[in-house]
Amino acid sequence: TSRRPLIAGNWKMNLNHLEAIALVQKLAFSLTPEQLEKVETVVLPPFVDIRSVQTLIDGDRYLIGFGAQDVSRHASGAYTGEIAASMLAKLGCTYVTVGHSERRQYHNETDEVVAAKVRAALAEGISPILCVGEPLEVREAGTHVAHTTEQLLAAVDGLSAEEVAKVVVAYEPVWAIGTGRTATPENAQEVIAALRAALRKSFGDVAESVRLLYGGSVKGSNVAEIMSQDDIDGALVGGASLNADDFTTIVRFPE
Ligand code: G2H
Repeated sequence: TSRRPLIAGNWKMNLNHLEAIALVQKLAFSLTPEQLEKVETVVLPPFVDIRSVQTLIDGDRYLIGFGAQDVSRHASGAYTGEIAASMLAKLGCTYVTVGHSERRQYHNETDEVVAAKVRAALAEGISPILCVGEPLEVREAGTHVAHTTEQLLAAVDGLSAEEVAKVVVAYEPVWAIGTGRTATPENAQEVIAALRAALRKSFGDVAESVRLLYGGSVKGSNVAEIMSQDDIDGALVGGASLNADDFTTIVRFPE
């Protein structure tokens, strides 16, 4: 496909500030410009580390991208503790994860909140990495395709084709997150192809350029097989993004 692969490291709520700096430095020195050209590589640190990451990446190794793990649905105002998309944009963030299952589960993020966050990010020129995925019960009931398609369409409803082109979708089956249990590449391809078909139905040809990622226990040993699936354009990596060697191995999957 002509879609450029994207590997995004979701650090979640891990690492102290010095560890975060050390990790980015190691990545910047171990990944070559050629590797980063071939595979778009992004880190998603906790908010407090973003400025340092930006400073380190802004030097000669600016080819690594960075973003945040969440964003406020509001543009500005009396929302104590929240971070606005405009603030992230000013820091140079180009991506933000929206609707991660951990936020849906522990922070009551509904499809409506997720949709508002997608819009807030796009309004500031930030690409949302929109996460969808089914819990175990839904997978066992066999309704995972309908479930994830509904989550996707609820989040992108009403967007223009031009806006949809900037959205990245991450399919993360909840039962495969941090559990060591990975969806088979075929399981993931089935759902991701269905998500692309749903985008095509609503938005037309732009669906061919939207990147769809898989997430859930991706590691160096399974990334190549996952990436070999037709509709899978990249990975959202949690645990294995916290170690420079592991993450570098993942980014180097084409080799
Ligand atoms: C899924 C993934 C990254 P992990 O949440 O978003 O985490 O790779 O640890 O399963």
